[in-house]
Amino acid sequence: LPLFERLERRIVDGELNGLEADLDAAMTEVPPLTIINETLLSGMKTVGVLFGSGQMQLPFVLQSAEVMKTAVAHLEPHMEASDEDGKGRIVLATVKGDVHDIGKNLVDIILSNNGYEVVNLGIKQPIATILDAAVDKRADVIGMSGLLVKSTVVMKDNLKELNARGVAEQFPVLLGGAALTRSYVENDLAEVYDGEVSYARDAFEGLRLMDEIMS
Ligand code: B1M
Repeated sequence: LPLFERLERRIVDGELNGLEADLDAAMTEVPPLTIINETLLSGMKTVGVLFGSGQMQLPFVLQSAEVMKTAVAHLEPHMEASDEDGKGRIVLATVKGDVHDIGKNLVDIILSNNGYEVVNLGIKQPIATILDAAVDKRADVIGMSGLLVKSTVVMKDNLKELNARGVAEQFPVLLGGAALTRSYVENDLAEVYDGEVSYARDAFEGLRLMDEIMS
């Protein structure tokens, strides 16, 4: 297979052998972010389709996720970082009950490389922990990620909890993850939350929204 097709295939097949050499070769042709956006994410999309239709079993999805993570870790040091610094601070977490973190970690990378300080709390984080960290680190924004349909409900509960704690006006919330839709966030969730809540389709929209919130 040609290089870029082979790279995409590595994600789908969960094949680590020779991954880094292929990534190095790809980086001589296009920037690391292009490799992620146009090749690796396309492979993850295929994994999602195969898994969703029962053609791929969970252990293989896990292997694909490992290859994706290894690839991103290999590419990250080569990514362009802006000289800007101190643009703001975000506490970022995958919500309670949800282990998906590849997208959240991409958001971390993109924001960190573009002048934001990211406090990445990891996966399965209850709102109490997220809020404690936001207060403790004096975050400007709370970011929550979730890929399961049930995470969209968790997010709604989390927003209600922030209301109840009286901190909604203090913390704009940025939400993302495959199970969310723009209309769910901008209509249903915006109605629930006493503060500002925004939906990011991808990491770059996340960056744009952070710039907007902090301006
Ligand atoms: Co899971 N899984 N999974 N899984 N998995 C999904 C989400 C699913 C849609 C697959 C499917 O059925 N087609 C399905 C959910 C269905 C539903 O809820 N109705 C599903 C399921 C069912 C499950 C389990 C329940 C399976 C099981 O155990 N039987 C289980 C859940 C465990 C749990 O969470 N409690 C499970 C487990 C796993 C693995 C561990 C094997 C692995 C995750 C590994 C990891 O993350 N460390 C995994 C994977 C890899 C997937 C799919 C295939 C790919 C997800 C991914 O990494 N995509 C996924 C299929 C899909 O999403 N269609 C699926 C790439 C990533 C870059 O995209 O995270 O969407 P994404 O991030 C994007 C944007 O959404 C956005 O930016 C990123 C791109 O720039 N974004 C943000 C994300 N967060 C943001 C936050 C922001 C801003 C933007 O601001 C705060």
